[in-house]
Amino acid sequence: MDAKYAKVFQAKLDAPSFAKLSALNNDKLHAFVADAVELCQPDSVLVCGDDPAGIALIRRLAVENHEEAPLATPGHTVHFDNYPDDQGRDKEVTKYLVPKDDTLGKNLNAIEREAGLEEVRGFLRGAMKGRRMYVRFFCLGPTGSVFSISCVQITDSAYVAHSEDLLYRPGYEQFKKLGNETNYFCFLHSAGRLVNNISADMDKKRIYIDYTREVIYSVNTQYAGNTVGLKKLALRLAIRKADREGWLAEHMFVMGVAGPKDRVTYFTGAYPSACGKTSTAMIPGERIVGDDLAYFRAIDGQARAVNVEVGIFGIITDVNPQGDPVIHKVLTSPGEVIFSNVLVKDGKPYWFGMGQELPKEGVNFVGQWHIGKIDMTGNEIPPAHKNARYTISLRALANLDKQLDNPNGVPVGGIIYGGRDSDTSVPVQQAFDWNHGIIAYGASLESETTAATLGAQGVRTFNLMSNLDFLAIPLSKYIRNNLDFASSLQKPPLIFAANYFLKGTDGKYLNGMRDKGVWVKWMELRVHGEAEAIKAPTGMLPMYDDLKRLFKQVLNKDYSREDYIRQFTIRVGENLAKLERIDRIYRQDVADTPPVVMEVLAAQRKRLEALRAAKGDYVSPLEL
Ligand code: OXD
Ligand code: MN
Repeated sequence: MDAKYAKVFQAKLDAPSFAKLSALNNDKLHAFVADAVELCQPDSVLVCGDDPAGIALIRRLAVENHEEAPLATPGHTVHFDNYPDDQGRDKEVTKYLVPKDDTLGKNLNAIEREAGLEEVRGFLRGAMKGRRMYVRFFCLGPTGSVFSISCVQITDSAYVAHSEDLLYRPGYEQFKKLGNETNYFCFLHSAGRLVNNISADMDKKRIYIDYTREVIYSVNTQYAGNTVGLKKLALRLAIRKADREGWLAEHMFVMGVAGPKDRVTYFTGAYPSACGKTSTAMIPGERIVGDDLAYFRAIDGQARAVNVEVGIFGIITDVNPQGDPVIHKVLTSPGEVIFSNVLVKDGKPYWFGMGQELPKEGVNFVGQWHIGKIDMTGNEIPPAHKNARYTISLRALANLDKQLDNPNGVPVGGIIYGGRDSDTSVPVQQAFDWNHGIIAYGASLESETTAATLGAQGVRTFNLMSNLDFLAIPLSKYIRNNLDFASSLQKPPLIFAANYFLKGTDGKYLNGMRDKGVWVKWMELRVHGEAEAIKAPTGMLPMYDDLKRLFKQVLNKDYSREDYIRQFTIRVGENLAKLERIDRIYRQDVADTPPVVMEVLAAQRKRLEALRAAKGDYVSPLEL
């Protein structure tokens, strides 16, 4: 180790931590940690390896520091974030540090690199005085695999470090094997000034991404979506790396769907946050590989995907024994669970939609809470947040697929794009081919906003591949990469669109929460050519008889022809209006849109107009 770094470390690290850092013979790493120490000025630095003792220590410190409080069930803790300003991903203050001679296009939030660095480093200066700094090593994707990306996380939050233990694979031993290589991601986080253990300086919250060095800074925030570097922050760096290296980094679940005769077919699915992604991956009877992030590579002509993570940072609202029995069991049994932004009474966590009445008083993110309590602006404070979360290891789940750690991932049979769409798309349909699916479903994805990000809810927004928030390359390049991916495949996965949120004219949902269990079975059959379909202008629709059989098989439910017609009627006007919105985006807001995007959209418009001319505005699937 260079003497100048050794000097910095000797002043702050005890002998075991120093030994762990020295064993990693990596100049870039030593420089990154030394810079963080000098900048943030912690009292001490704890370097953790992969050993259970170090991990247990972090867990204990999170409680001793009061970032987490133990609950009555053994292994359960609760953590709170600033209310109302730190309860979701903060897109406004998440920016790319862009050098003067580069541009990411006008769709991405950017700040000039030098000015941004000065600002965020200014907020980090001395931020860890009186605190301990934690240095942790993890791996994105399975270790020792073509998918693996090593990461180093520095944070002054034991809650962040603890969350990462549940969510990611240990990476210290893998880091050792890197030698002096520099191809890994670096994250530096400080919770900033705390009041009652909660980040207080919300006006100084910043999440800045220095893609030129693969370093991400996050300060004055605790919400895991802004602080756990390996989650949505790493996704941005991964999208750039994938672009350079010819693979894909996606905001997608990975799951195995059971088909006839013990067959398992793997699907991935991109849905904006809080639109059914986790609950699809958790459909009873199927197998989860991951619920949020997937890397794809073409291996021997086959599309293969891994779960980047090994845990779930999931939305707890509406998790109840009926809707999510497997997760509910984990959340109510002894074992490691971090709850965040729920209400606590007598050591028990409460959340909206848990299938039980919430107490009228307790402790939450404002401290002591009681019904009717108002905040400084006169608004009533809710007992729990709609974006309250749980953090668990996937290994606690009874339905975990055995392939989670397969270094070559799983073969992908189908890709699903889903959104929260109350009035336009049918519940499930299949694209005509790869380009149609990528363009008319993935790149045309719209969804109504939810509590997972700060800001107004229920606003219809464009969110291509549900990855827009994390894009770190120009949109047109990202679409091109998705289109091109199929050229290295012998048989590209089929592409589907799903919509669990379609409403009737009375404003009521047309489908039950569990109907998605039927849709995935239909898709599984389609992948193997074992179900017929009807050609609509927007894609291939299921046949009534197949769904009737599957509703009986999966849900033991009699599916009526009337329900089928209501759900699968093509809403021509609404579909045309959507095409117009998407067309405008690609014509006006995106530079260098690949011409095939406009061609596929135009062909879809033509098909819809022809249907309108022949059959009117609302066309039953039985008339197609
Ligand atoms: C998440 C998100 O937490 O996308 O996964 O917000
Ligand atoms: Mn997500």
